[in-house]
Order: sequence, then C-alpha cells, then structure tokens
Amino acid sequence: MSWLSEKMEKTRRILNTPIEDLFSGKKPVSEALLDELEETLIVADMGVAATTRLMTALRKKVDSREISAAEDLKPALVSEIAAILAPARPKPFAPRAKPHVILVMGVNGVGKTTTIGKLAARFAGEGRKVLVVAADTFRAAAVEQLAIWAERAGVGIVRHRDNADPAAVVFDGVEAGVARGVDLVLVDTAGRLHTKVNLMEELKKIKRIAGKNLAGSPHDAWLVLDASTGQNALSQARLFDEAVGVTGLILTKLDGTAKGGMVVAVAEELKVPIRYVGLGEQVSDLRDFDPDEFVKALF
Ligand SMILES: Nc1nc2c(ncn2[C@@H]2O[C@H](COP(=O)(O)OP(=O)(O)OP(=O)(O)O)[C@@H](O)[C@H]2O)c(=O)[nH]1
Ligand SMILES: [Mg+2]
Repeated sequence: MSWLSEKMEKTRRILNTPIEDLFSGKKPVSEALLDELEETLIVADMGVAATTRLMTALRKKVDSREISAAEDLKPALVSEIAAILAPARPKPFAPRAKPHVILVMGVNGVGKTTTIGKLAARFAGEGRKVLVVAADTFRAAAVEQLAIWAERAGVGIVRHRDNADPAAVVFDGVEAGVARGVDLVLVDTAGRLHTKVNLMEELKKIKRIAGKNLAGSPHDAWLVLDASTGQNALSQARLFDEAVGVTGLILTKLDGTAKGGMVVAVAEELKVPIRYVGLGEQVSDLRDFDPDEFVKALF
C-alpha cells in the first residue's frame, strides 16, 4: 500500500463502504444500480457538477454496451475521475521572480500557518532562501505560532506586534525579502476578521500593497481548503477567487475523515491547479498533488 493510500485510509473507508458493494459481481448494470452509484458520489462530496459529468459518461458506456456488468463500472469510474483530475495537475513549482511572493489565504483553521511551516521547510531543504511574513495580526498567538514554524524550518520571519496593520507587515516583508535577497516570501494571512467582507477587503489591500512595493507581486495567491469541509470548500474557493484571484490550491487534512470526493468537485469546478495536499500535522506531511496516485488511493 502506498504512503498516500495509508494516509487516506479513513477517506477511503467512507467512499468504499457502499461503492465496493455496488461494483461487485457479474450482475448487469441496472438503472437502479446507476442511481445508487450517483447517490453515493454525491454523499462522497463529489459535487453536483462532477457527479453529473461522471454519470453521463458512465451511462453512455452502458448504453453503448461498453459496460454491461457491475464489476466493469469501477475501472470506468476510476478513469473518468482521473480525466477530471488531470487538468488539476500542476507544473512543478518554480519561482518566477526573486523574491517570488506567495500569499497564503483561507478561512480560519484550514491549516494556513501549518502549511506555510511545511512549505518553508521543504523549500529551505531544496536550498532556497525563504522568508515568512506574519500578516495574521488579528488572532492572538498567530504570530508566535508562525515564529515557531520558522525557527523549526530555519528560515527568517518578518513580524510586527499583535493587531498591527497586516498590509504594513506585508510591505515590510516584501521589502525585507528584496533586501535580504531571498528566493521566496511566504505570507501568512488571517482566516477570520470581524466579517467576511473585512477579510476580503484586507486581502485586496495586502495584494495592492505588495504590488506597490514590488511590481508583479504577489506572484501567487494560494488558497488553503480543508478537505473535510466538503462542499463548503467550493463556496469558499469562489469567494476568494472573486476577491483576489486564486492561482493554486492546497487541500489539507486528507488524512482525516475527509471525503476525498471533494477534491474531484474542486477540480471539476475551479480549473485551478491543486499544488499540494496536507496529510497530517507534521512538517513532512505535505505532498505534491498527483492525480494518478490520488485516484488509486481513493479506491
Ligand atoms: N490532520 C491534519 N491536521 C492539519 C493539517 N493541516 C493543518 N492541520 C491542523 O489544523 C489545525 C489548524 O491549523 P493552522 O495551521 O493553525 O490553521 P490556520 O488556517 O492557520 O488557522 P487560523 O490562523 O486560525 O486561521 C492545527 O491543529 C493543525 O495542526 C493536515 O493536513 N492534516
Ligand atoms: Mg494561522
């Protein structure tokens, strides 16, 4: 069993329970069986758009007699899911500027700070010079949490006092990134402000200030989504995308009781590369997203 499969054990259990029964045997594929499969995909959080696409493809294969027995449904489903995920496969990340500034965003608790810690360690391990910027000044202890990750990863940090203006921290962070000649600046942002509108306005401001200080920055705006939130993640993604433009996704907590189907839903609807997946709380629990590996781990 692959490492990813092991980590996704719980996810798979949820998806498998009804699906494996559906798929078994030489019994002919009936309309009732297809309906049951459709329901299972929805419950597994594949989303309406992806489920519709999958079921249309499968029904076509049944109509054309390409599929006749229940046991043939599974390989067909696997390859259709792989087709949905294929465009989400990102090109390997490479900085396009020096420094390359990455805004890390997401609602509270999804794993932004943890992911930045993991990314900082990984990039530093690749020999890149990394600076993290503590622009979540809203939540008490957020700065300290990032500082601990930075120390662990052996990278620099730019921080102000709690409640400082996040845009001012980002301004200094970008400036320090240039002055210190770093390769990557990772900006940690708040997940919760008094209102959602505040949060989006602040992200826009952060983006503007970064661009003023260093033309072209931020070069990326990565959105962190908690895979266990299912369909809610989709609406979050739309919201952030409208406000600041999302250039990549990071899906965390796939090791938990996440319904892996959400990954398929996001890939079908957002057309944004899924850069990384988070599979735990440890620094090494971050993986490049690999659609093939993912589909294998799903079943
Ligand atoms: N199991 C698991 N836990 C994770 C993963 N990523 C983050 N966590 C945990 O999720 C919790 C929240 O993580 P944070 O990194 O603080 O999340 P955040 O988005 O920065 O939260 P705020 O700053 O409050 O908005 C912590 O307990 C993390 O250890 C993951 O991939 N798997
Ligand atoms: Mg945080």
